[in-house]
Amino acid sequence: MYAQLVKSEGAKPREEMTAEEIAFQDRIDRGEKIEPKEWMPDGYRKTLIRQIGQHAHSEIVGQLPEGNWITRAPTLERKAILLAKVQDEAGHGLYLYSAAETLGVSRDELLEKLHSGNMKYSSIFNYPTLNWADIGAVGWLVDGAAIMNQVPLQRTSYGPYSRAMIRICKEESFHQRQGYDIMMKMASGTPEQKAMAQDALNRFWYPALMMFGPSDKDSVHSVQSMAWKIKINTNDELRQKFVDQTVPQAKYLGLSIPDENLAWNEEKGGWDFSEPDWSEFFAVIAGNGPCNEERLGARVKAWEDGAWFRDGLMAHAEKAESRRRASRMAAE
Ligand code: BYC
Repeated sequence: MYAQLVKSEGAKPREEMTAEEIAFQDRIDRGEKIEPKEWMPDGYRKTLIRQIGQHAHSEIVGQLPEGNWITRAPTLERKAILLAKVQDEAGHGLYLYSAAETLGVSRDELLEKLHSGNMKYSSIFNYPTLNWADIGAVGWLVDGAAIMNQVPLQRTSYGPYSRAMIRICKEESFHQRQGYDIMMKMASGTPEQKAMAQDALNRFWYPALMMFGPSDKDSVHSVQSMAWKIKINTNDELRQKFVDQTVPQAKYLGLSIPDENLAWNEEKGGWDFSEPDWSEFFAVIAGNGPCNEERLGARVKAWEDGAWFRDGLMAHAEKAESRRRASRMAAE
């Protein structure tokens, strides 16, 4: 059932591919984009539905931990900025659901799978945002990790996903900056504010590293997804780039990364760092993180609370259609 029980079998070897699959792989290798109505292997379609669907769910669920602080933002300006950011995340979810729909799955099906626990969303959103410094840490680290993952996805092989990512990445860089700006203010404030910023970094550091997925040796989908250029980099490559980018940012803030093993490695030109606790990661994605129940409960409640509105829309559409039918018949 869960990924840790199933090791990757790698990409399908060329000699086992059908003629159609070979032609498809050649298009991918030439860097061509695949468009919705074109032929694609079943596995390619399923992988995209899984990844884009999970990504869309993450954007929507991701509104919850930050939305939680809109009413308590410390100034009117911070409130307006946070409100705009959380609205952007809703927009990202909508582009991504639309991209997934081009693969032949409906939004209702994707939501049903999320609500019944049969589809995932990013592990990071199962951690609580306890105070205002956490909002800074989320913007800086969570959106920072998201950008690291999503910039290469602009070159992903599926056209609608790639185009959605281009627009999303423009907005994500604003999100990351707003988070870093909060951290700068907190880290240069009173000793208590600086301690809050350090505490937020301590709690979000390892969950942010987990966002890139399990280590490459435990990643079930990476090899095939990379052969299809759905993924452009491995999980570990992106995690390393994120650490290398973030360590100097923490230094600039005067904060310490909570990792005793953090050390510059001249040979690799990057930082050595401790792996996250992978047993915690697998527990969180299996539904047992600190906020899984609360997050999913909020989404299910929003869906149920909106039933009257969806029913109203359907009734309106049916009435309009029957009026059109009646006037067509009268005209004949
Ligand atoms: N959380 O074979 P692997 C955002 C699952 S939104 C939960 O390496 P893959 C933001 C994985 O699904 C951020 N599950 O998988 C929003 C698989 O299980 P299944 C979302 C995870 O797909 C609002 C299993 O572990 N970004 O940033 O090749 C406000 C084995 O993994 C996670 C995206 O979705 C995780 N962290 O690689 C602020 C980006 N990691 O499906 C910010 C697009 C792994 O077999 N997605 N799993 O049951 C991707 O790039 C890839 O799907 C991943 C995982 C790198 C995440």
